[in-house]
Amino acid sequence: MMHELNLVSGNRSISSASLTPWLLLKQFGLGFNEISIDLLRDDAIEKLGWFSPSLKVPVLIHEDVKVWDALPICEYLNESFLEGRGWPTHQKKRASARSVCAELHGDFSAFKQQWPMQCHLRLVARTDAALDREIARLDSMMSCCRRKYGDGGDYLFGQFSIVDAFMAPFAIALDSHGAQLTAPAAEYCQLLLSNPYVLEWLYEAQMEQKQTHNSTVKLAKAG
Ligand SMILES: N[C@@H](CCC(=O)N[C@@H](CS)C(=O)NCC(=O)O)C(=O)O
Repeated sequence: MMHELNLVSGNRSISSASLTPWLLLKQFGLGFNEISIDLLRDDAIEKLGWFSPSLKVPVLIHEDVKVWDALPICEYLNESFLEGRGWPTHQKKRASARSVCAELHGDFSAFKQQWPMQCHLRLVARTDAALDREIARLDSMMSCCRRKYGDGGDYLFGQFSIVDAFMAPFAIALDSHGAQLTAPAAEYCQLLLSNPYVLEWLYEAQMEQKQTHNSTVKLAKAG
């Protein structure tokens, strides 16, 4: 039987959009069933078609409700299960947290294109002017939010909130590309990277890569 909450997600190593609601669910201890789709397989589109109106992951299925796209999924979880605890309590902080989230979600196209989250890779960092601007913007967002709104905890707005779930894939990508950040931004990224659930995600990404590697070797030997 299916659990009450079902998250349709993509590969651990590449699906940054899946990490966000997954991390929110984990951090707030919400039980869920996960339906993983291997986006790198030829039949991915067919499987996506079974679950996802947008043919993308993540998708949240809760009883007869289907929500797709990381941001509305987080909002739905916040409304339905967290009684608003997904966002900072203070209205001013909440407004800024939502603005940062919207920016992370809809913007940073150079970053997402040139430095996508690839959990298993250590990459030589190459940048161009557009990417440099976006890295600097991320750095200043992190430093500024920590300085202005970070009281009451070590996350971006103090206590863990939806915006940290959106920052996690950026922190992984910044780290794997060896970005040079200012001290407050680097400290915040390190906090995200040492979050137990982010570590769990990264571990599973590593296992996923080993499996892919082993299947490729087996196929090569069989061939
Ligand atoms: N804005 C969407 C982005 C979703 C998205 O791009 N998902 C990727 C994986 S991270 C996907 O499903 N790709 C499948 C494909 O393009 O075939 C969200 O935040 O949920």
